[in-house]
Formats: sequence, structure tokens, C-alpha cells
Amino acid sequence: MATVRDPLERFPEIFLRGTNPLPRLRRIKGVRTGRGRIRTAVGGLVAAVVAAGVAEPLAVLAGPRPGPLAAVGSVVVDGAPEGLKRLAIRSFGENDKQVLLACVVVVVLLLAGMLGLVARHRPARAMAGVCALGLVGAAAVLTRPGAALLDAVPVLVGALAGAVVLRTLSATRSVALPLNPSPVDALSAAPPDGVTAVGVSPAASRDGETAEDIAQESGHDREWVVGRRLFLAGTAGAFTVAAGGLSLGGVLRGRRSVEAARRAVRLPRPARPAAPLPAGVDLRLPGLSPFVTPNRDFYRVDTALVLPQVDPAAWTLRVHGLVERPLELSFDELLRRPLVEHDITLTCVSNEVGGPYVGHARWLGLPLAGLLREAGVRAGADQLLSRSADGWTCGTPLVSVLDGRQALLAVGMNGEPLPVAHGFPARLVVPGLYGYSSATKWVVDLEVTRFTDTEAYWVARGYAEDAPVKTLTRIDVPRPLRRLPSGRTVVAGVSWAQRRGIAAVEVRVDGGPWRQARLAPVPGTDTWRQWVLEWDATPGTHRIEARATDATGATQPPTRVPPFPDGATGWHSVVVTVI
Ligand SMILES: Nc1nc2c(c(=O)[nH]1)N[C@H]1C(S)=C(S)[C@@H](COP(=O)(O)O)O[C@H]1N2
Ligand SMILES: [Mo]
Repeated sequence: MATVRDPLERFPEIFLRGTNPLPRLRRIKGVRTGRGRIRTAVGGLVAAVVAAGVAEPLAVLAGPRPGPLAAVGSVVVDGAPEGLKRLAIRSFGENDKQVLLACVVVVVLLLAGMLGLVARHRPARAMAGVCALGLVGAAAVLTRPGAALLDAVPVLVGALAGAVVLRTLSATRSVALPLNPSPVDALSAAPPDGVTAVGVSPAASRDGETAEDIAQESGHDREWVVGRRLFLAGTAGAFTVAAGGLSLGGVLRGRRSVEAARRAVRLPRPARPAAPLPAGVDLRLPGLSPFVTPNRDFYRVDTALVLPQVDPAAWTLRVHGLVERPLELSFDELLRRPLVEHDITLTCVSNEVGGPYVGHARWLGLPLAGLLREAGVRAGADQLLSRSADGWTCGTPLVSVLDGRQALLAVGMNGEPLPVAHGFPARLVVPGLYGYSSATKWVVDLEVTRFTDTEAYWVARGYAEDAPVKTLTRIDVPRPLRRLPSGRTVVAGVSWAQRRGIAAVEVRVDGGPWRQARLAPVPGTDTWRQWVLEWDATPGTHRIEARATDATGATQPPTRVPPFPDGATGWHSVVVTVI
């Protein structure tokens, strides 16, 4: 047997010893054939998967922050041009996060495959490439809010593991195998000098080429000589390690989840409960959005690729900045204060006319105005800058918090602790403002400041500093492009103009006269309002349009305006065919 030069190079041997190289292995010349190229590229992929399988469980052990892939994804999210993000939200809706993570994975795999190819001839460069990838991952992790140096260790260890695998797999080469080697032959044949041809007979193979020939031709006399199956065995082994690592990471993440802590929270009774919803608030029509959106159906919009897991026992809220008496509040202290309930419809600025990013809930929380008065807002301040556990920021005009509306530091949503996806343990809700400028989930910090001093996340990306919700109407029934039987049917939907309230909704068919829809009662101005109109549908294709008028007398303008930079307007219309 030739000498073993490097412990790394024993890797193939381990597999070879355990297997009987099968006689009918086809010859794969690692150096020149297309297959060899695929094989080395696969080596790169395997290395990447192993790197992830090693880094992920370590990342979970290191702390609650997202792992390297999610960190890279978040860097992409934060750095992406606003137009691209809008496109992503429009194209992928609430699956945008999965799509983005999948893109990151694909890019990493492509790079890894390329490094695998490089590793064939330039192992040193490939190793440098792996190091570079590891450093990019580490840098991404370190830019995440709250990251400590320790958080970079898992991705670096993962990169090291990937480097070892890549080196090992790219050091394997296959050569001719005899058609019918006897096991004795195969194992006892002396390899040509300098070639550690374990298990391969230098005797003639099918096309007469021997390990020696290959070694001489290719000049790769330091390479191990192994068969394709060996490579596959190595690959399978590496995938097993990676799959084990990834599922371990998943289990550990599950244990770290705050879901159990959430279920243990007992919300206090409100000191000032909301009045029961007026009878008839919900018209209960099939296809019409229910007045109260169940928590599980509530739209979700945020930049978090991995849901922040904020332990209520460790949570505090800091109130500071331009205040007389900075203060800090624990979750227990928050729950001991007199809480109020309020019905608020939340809307996202990204919602297109007719879109889904609107929902209604009864929120339980501490009035924000009282909390700020306690801290004592100083003259000159005009912005409440709130920050979430994952570093997202939101700028709310101070006047809208202090003008008497029910702005809340909320802990409850429809009678339960906030779901993790909706900001557990605490979030802001301010009636009348789009979520990007008012509704910070996983909130941990309130800074009283000035708009001229700090720009919040979406304002830095071009959205308006002050964006009151615009009056909007959505036709829920009938659905677009529906085929309906002719005769009496209903047109129904929801309209909202938080703070102002909806005074009228009108519907028209095919540009005909506007007709008044019947409005359901509402508990106040801060909620959406259901409406319905009976319609005698005649055969043909029809366009139904709807518009609302708010309580100030302003009617929704007809022209469509896109969501950027301060919210969409225009009439919603639906085309149906009556048969
Ligand atoms: N921490 C955090 N809070 C956030 C956001 C975010 O990206 N991160 N997005 C805001 C936006 S744009 C909206 S519309 C609302 C949506 O709240 P929901 O997901 O509970 O419906 O949350 C707001 N709060
Ligand atoms: Mo939003």
C-alpha cells in the first residue's frame, strides 16, 4: 500500500474498505469527461449542504438570532431596492419570505457547485472561495441587531466542515476497474508508484487502461483512485450528516420557541372593556369578510424572515429620548397596569385597491398616550420612533399618538395573547395610520425624537412620514370573474376610513347610476364597515364598481393610485358573467 499522506485523504479509503468494488463499475475519468465535471460540482454542493448541516444546530445553540441563511436573506431584504420589494410583495404575497429564502439557498448552491468545479484543478482557490463564503455569512450574521461575535462562530465552523468535505471529495478520482476482479486481486494488487490505488487492479480493464495509465496521462499521481460508487457513498454519508444536523437544528429551534410561554400568559381583564359589538355589525353573508378577522386569518406583513422569539420573562420596553423621565417596563409590570380594549382595523400601505392586507381585531393594551405623558415628552419632539426585537424601526407622528385616539401598546388580540406572528409579547397599534408607521410588532424600544433626526425603516426607503389611511372599498361578493345565474343576487363588501368613519357606500353596474348600499352598524370610526346591495342580475358580462364617502363628506377618488409612497386609492371593480 502506498503511504497515506494526509488524514483527509483517508476518507475515501474508509468507504472502500467496507465495500467490495463492484466489477461492473464504469470507468469515469475524473479529469476530462463531462461526468467528472458533474461529479466535482456535486462535491461542491455536498460540501455546502454539510456546511449548513453543521452551522444550523450550532447557530441555534449560540443564541436566538436567525442562522446564516436567514441572516443573508435579511441583509438582502434590508438592502433590496424598494421597487424590487414591492414587486416581491405583489408577486409572492405572503409567501415572499419562503421565495426569498429559496433564492438564497439556490444562489449558495450555485456558488458551491462552481467552487466544486474550481476545486478540481485549483484546490487552493476553491478553499479561498469557501473561506470567502464563510466570511460573507459571518458578516451577514454580525450585521443583525443584537448579534455578538459568538454568533459568527457557527457559520465559520460550518464553512470549515464544508471545506473539509470539498477537499476530500475533489481529491477522489476514479479509474478503470477490471471487469471481473477477484477480491484478492483487487485488494492485493500493488498500485503504481505514487498512486494509492486501493482496491483497483492494475490489470487490464475493459478498454485496457489501467490506474497507472490514468495516473501517467493525467499527471495526478497524488490522487486517490476510487470508483463512482465510492463517491456516491461519500456523498450519501455527507448528506446523512447534513440532514441530521438540520433536523437537530429544527428540534432545538422548536424548543427555543416562545409558544409555550405565550400559552402560559394569563391576560388581565381590561380595566376599561370595549362595549359589546353592535348587533348586526356582521352581515354574515357567504363570501363577505367577517367583521372580526380570526387571528389565524389575519394578514401578516413584516420584514422578519424568521419570527422573532421574544421571551416575555426577559422582555422590557424602554421609553427614552426627548423625555423628562426615561422609564423601563417589564411584561409583568405592563400586565399589572390598567389595560383598555379597543376595536381597530389595521391596514397595510402595500395593499392595492381590492387587496387582502387589511384585518380587524379587538386589541387589549396600555394607552400609549398615558405612558408617554408619564415619561414627559419634551418640547420640540415630533416623532415616536419604535424599534422591534429584530431591529425594524417605525416612525409615528407624536400628534397622532397624543391627540386622543386609542393608540395602544397592545398585548392581546381578540381575547388571546398576541400570536407570535403578530408581535408577541407586545406591539403598537394606532388607529388611522398604515402599519408601517404605527404598528411595531415585538416592540422593545420607544424613543421620542424628531423626524429630522432619525428616519424609520420604510421612510428611509421613500415612504411618507405621515400617512393617514385613505378611504378604500373592497367588493368581496361576487368574486371577480364569477359566473352567476341571472336574477336577484347581492353585492357586498367592506369599506374603511379609520378615524373619519364611513358615511356612505355606493355601487354601480356598467357605469350606470350610483345606488346606495345598506351599511352595517359599527362600534366607532376606527373600524371597517360592511355593506350590501341587492342587484337584479341580467344575462351578460357586467362591471360592478363601488366607492365610499367618509364622514367628512369626501368621496373616494376614481383614479387608481399605486401604494407607494402613501397608500393606494381608486375604485375597486369586479367583472362577472351572468348566465
Ligand atoms: N417588527 C416589525 N413590525 C412591523 C412590521 C415589520 O416589518 N417588523 N411591519 C409593519 C407593517 S408594514 C404592517 S402593515 C403591520 C402588519 O401587522 P400584522 O402582520 O400583524 O398584520 O405590522 C407592522 N409592524
Ligand atoms: Mo404594511
